[in-house]
Amino acid sequence: MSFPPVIARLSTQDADFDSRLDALLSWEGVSDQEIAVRVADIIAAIRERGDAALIEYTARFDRLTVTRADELVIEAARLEAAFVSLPEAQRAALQHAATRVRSYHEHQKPSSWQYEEADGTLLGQKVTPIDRVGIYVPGGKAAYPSSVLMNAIPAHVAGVSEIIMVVPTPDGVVNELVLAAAHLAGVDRVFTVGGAQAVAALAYGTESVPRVDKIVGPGNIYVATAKRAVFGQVGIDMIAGPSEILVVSDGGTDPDWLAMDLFSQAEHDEDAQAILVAWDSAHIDAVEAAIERQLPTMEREGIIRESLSRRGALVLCESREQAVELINRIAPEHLELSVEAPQEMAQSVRHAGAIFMGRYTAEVLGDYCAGPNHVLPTSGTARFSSPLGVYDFQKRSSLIQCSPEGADTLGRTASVLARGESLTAHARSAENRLKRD
Ligand code: HSO
Ligand code: ZN
Repeated sequence: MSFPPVIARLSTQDADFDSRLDALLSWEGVSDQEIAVRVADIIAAIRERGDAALIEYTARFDRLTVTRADELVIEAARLEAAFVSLPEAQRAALQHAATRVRSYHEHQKPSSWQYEEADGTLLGQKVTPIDRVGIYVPGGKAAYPSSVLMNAIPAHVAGVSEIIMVVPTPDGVVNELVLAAAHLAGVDRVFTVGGAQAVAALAYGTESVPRVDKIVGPGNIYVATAKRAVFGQVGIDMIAGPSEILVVSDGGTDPDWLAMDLFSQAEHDEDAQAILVAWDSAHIDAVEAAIERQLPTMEREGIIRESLSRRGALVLCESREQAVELINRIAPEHLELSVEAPQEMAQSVRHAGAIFMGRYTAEVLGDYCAGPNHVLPTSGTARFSSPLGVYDFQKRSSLIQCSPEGADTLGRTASVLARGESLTAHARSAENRLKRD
């Protein structure tokens, strides 16, 4: 009796390699017309009826019934209490993670700058934080305290004055670790609401939920659809796809370790993607055997099996160089370079959300506590976008201050260009400031 393999094996020498790889990589961010209509109704109701609608939806979708909106608020003191009452090991681990994530993001802080042109004109750029940010935290099985840290700490480091968090609490059950993480990360206030109604409340404000300037954080299809719909009214972060890992191995890492690294992202959900690339086929055999041996021991065996069979692959390539080509083509969210001289290889990597270098650098350390952000571009978007960072919570203003000399030299140029565009007021505004002789 033969079982279907847990994970596909591909070789770059197969005639159909390109099309098979493309099929594995393709991921359509679901856009469902029916959901878009329902979300639009929810947003309209929140805009029209504010807290009353928020209370109704929360009762209907989360089975959390309150009579007054202020029962949906968790204040800072309660967040601190959650932190203080955690078991010691959890408190220390959260604290360690928060410290590392904060110091990494401190390094990201950009500075304002200014310089002087020869004509005495001062030019520059001033960086200012966004005033108020809303962080969406999913409830249920994907309620990750680590994601609270990763979303809120860069906002706090950026100097955002008020960080509002929303988290659904189905049946009124709150996650103490999530509240504790919110305390550590500098969240000011939490509302126990979720779904499209929470996104709408943050975007437009209600009597009790303050209107924010930007909404970040992951969520289900309703949350993603709502974020798309309110974009423009507020800023949003990326719309994240399922988690992905690409492991490149030169054959020198324990196959059991590599199999578990693949499992670590596969266990997130059935659509997650775990791919291994290597140029030694005996090594790929060993990783495949390690997968098969360890899979039945996993608590999330079902999810991992589904993810590996739907979207996973063990890819045999011809060389280190060809592995680099594959990396840049895949543009993975997480890249693990489990090779000798990883720094050298990393120099040729152009597209990856985060690069984990060397046999000891398990990707999961980045998920929790190494320091860099775990909110990363997925589905090939690392070709044009970056990890969530301090820069996502700031904006820039241009600065210009002309000297009389600068007004003269620039004014002559501006006047000619303005007349070329037939904009006379523009031309005369510049000409008013020309030197008269
Ligand atoms: N790997 C996920 C983040 C995460 N992992 C949270 C565990 N908890 C997306 O980068
Ligand atoms: Zn993870």
